Amino acid sequence: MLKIWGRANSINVQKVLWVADEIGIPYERVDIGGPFGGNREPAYLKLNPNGLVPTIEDDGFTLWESNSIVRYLAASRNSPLLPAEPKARAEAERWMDWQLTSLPGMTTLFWGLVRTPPEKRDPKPLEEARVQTAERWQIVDRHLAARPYLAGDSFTVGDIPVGAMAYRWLNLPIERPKLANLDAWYERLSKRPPYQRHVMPPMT
Ligand SMILES: N[C@@H](CCC(=O)N[C@@H](CS)C(=O)NCC(=O)O)C(=O)O
Repeated sequence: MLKIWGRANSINVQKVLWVADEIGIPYERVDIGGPFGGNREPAYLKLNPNGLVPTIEDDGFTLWESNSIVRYLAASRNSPLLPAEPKARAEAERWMDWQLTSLPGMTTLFWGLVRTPPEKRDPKPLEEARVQTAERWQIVDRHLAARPYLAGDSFTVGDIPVGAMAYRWLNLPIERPKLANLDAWYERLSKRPPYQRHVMPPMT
């Protein structure tokens, strides 16, 4: 059975749980990282030298990096979530790479507003991150004006990393520009039970 190491409130673990549930892959999850610890233990570092979550083991194959895991799970199960046609696949994968590189402010906002007590928050970097991140979400919003999902007409792996971030962006206690296409896409994602189960629980 697929084994997933990682605490369920990690966004990177959530992506993996979400895609596994979309495809219908049974899995066993082990709590590790954050308050559970264990991720700096030698046994875990042998699986993932970064000491981060998630990591998976599938039929003797070990893999880390959440977006690579999402791609691998879809590819190994021949799931249409990873389109076979190269251009369609690139459309989906491009958004996975974009999520990793273009939303650095989301980490500042999440840690500042969810994992830092109000009296210890530094408002300046939070405001800078909010302004920059709002601009980045406008890129997604404009793209979604012409298509229901990031890679086109259907839901793909391209929606997973950005979709996991969108939940946080749209539910953090911050001022946001009204982005109708982003909201409509989020509504579509919110109807998917795996998104509800793994991404939409309260942020902790
Ligand atoms: N690029 C990596 C980042 C992994 C990462 O930063 N994981 C965080 C949780 S979201 C982590 O392991 N933090 C240490 C901990 O949970 O103790 C990926 O996408 O898998």
